[in-house]
Amino acid sequence: MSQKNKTLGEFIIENQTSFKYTSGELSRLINSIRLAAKVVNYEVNKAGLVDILGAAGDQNIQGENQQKLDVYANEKFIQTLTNRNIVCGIASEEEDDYISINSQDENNQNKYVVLMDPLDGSSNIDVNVSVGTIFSIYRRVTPVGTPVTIDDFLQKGNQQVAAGYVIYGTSTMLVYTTGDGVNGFTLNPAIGTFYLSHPDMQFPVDGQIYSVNEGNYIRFPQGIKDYIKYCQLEEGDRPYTSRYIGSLVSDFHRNMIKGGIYMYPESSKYPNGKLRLLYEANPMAYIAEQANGKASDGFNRIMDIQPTELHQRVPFICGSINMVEKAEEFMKNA
Ligand code: AHM
Ligand code: MG
Repeated sequence: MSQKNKTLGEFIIENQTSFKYTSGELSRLINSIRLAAKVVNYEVNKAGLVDILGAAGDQNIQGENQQKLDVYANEKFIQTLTNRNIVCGIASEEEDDYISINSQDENNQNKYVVLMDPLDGSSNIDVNVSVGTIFSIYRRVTPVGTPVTIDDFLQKGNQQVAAGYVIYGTSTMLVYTTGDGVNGFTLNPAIGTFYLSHPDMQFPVDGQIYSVNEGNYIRFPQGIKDYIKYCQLEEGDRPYTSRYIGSLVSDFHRNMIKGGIYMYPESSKYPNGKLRLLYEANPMAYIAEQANGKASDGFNRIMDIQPTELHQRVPFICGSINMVEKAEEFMKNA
């Protein structure tokens, strides 16, 4: 069958045996994420129609409690993963603490934990700009059959077994890696099926787009200021183009296709950056590296950082390898 006609379901089955661990559990887990993504996509796409945008706690015309879409997405992903009895624990940007899931089996035999940002960039929903879901999957480190502990979640990014994102954009895509390259699937909304549309995605080695909230320029470290000035210099293929959606998944996705760099550095407002190591930086870093890109905190590889708390923030510089290395050079020399 031509690669292009392949559905995500077929792709998962075909690639099941290439996973490091072949119990089928990881395949079922990705399948569940696919399902939850479709449910959330349905709500995101009709957001303007059904007045679901009200603040959480408001009531709609039927007297039902309205939910904000980020709360809705959080619930749907947790429900889907919990009901299918596939994971032993979930941590979410929307939850204060991790959730331990009791298997319906006598012993909880599930081996995987999922960490996620159910609806990243949700401030963009009200203005009809693309948002995304980010997920990251690890094998638990504590013994199977016991409740999960914080240690199962505070693993370095280099221990991820899979990571991906869903982008609810002009079309809805699911992009993920299990450590064997990055593949992108586009949803055909008429029949609710994801098709392999972007096989083996790769960051161009170089790019000409830089994505950063320049409104914070004055608060950035000197190295980032210097790098931004470098991007704006008229020399060679520069000045680069500035593109910032303010929705990590969308900025990352565009940069992976066209070549570019995304930066959310530390600043006087966010001394450790704004993005979360476990829910945003690590999964995007894994996808970037699998697509021949790079992710750094300015000095170190993101995926080598030892997390110490669930909601830890980290400066994040990610994209085409030559651009990230150039930014690191400026950080080092500042
Ligand atoms: P969120 O998890 O609260 O949605 O914040 C993450 C988002 C990213 O998607 C985006 O790149 C960044 O925050 C934008 O922040 P800012 O508006 O400060 O530039
Ligand atoms: Mg987020």
